[in-house]
Amino acid sequence: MDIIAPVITPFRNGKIDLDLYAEHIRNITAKGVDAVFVAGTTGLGPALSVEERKALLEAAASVARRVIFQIGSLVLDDAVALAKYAERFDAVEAVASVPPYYFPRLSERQIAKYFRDLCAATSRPVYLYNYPAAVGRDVDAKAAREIGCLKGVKDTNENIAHTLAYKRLMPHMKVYNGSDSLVLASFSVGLDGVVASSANYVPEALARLREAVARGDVERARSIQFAIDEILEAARPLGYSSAVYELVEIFQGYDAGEPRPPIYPLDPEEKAWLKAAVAQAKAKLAL
Ligand code: ELE
Repeated sequence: MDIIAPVITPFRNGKIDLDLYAEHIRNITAKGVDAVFVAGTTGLGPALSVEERKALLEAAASVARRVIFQIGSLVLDDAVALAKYAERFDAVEAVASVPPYYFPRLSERQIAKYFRDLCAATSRPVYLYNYPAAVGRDVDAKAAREIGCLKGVKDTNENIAHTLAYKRLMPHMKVYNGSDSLVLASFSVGLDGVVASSANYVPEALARLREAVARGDVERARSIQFAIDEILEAARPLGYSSAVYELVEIFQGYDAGEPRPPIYPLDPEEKAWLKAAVAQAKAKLAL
């Protein structure tokens, strides 16, 4: 069961700090992260240019052994170009894509065609990144099976049964859940792993949670999950996409750069509040 980190994209003065990005990946992979998810939601993928996403991939592939590259775009040509670019790197085990978003009037046939076009463009496995809350549409297990060429799915969904259905209908598919609150559940029901934003700031806790599940210590696993839940509860009202950068600093002890507006960084009062709000969880995790 894999721990996959959807890696933050660190900005400094409006530009991506690629050295910091690589250093951050080096740190979290040393602490139990098995693979990295590049340009996902936590990585602000939809807010990055094609060139920026290529640069991130290059940096990630230089330090991580296993990379999944999120290529989703509202411009098919861009997604195809990213899929083709990914073929240069041995570390890329799959490309993943959100379904075309924003436009609610696309048909199921059109969504399926988008994924089939991606499959045709690359020899690498293509994964679905299903995130109905963000995308506005749900490509569920039945729809994914209909597409026919998908080799994996990351389902960001708080309904574990929804995620399990992919495994039921397509047993050979890699199936990951993307909700930080379902790490314990995902490991317990034997999914292929999790894509958890918390892997950016508490990778060692996720590794311990996985160990606890493996040895049947449900109580220990649950206490780690609950500490993560406390962190999420504190961070979400501040704007979680921004708070993640601060959580890296609080838990890992280094400056992780800033997000890109309109995903504005937290202001100093919010940072101080967050630090105090997660102090108990930090103590519980003994980090
Ligand atoms: C999750 C997001 C969303 C992780 C990615 C991920 O960032 O690409 O539960 O909606 O806050 O999809 O972190 O998480 P929620 O895979």
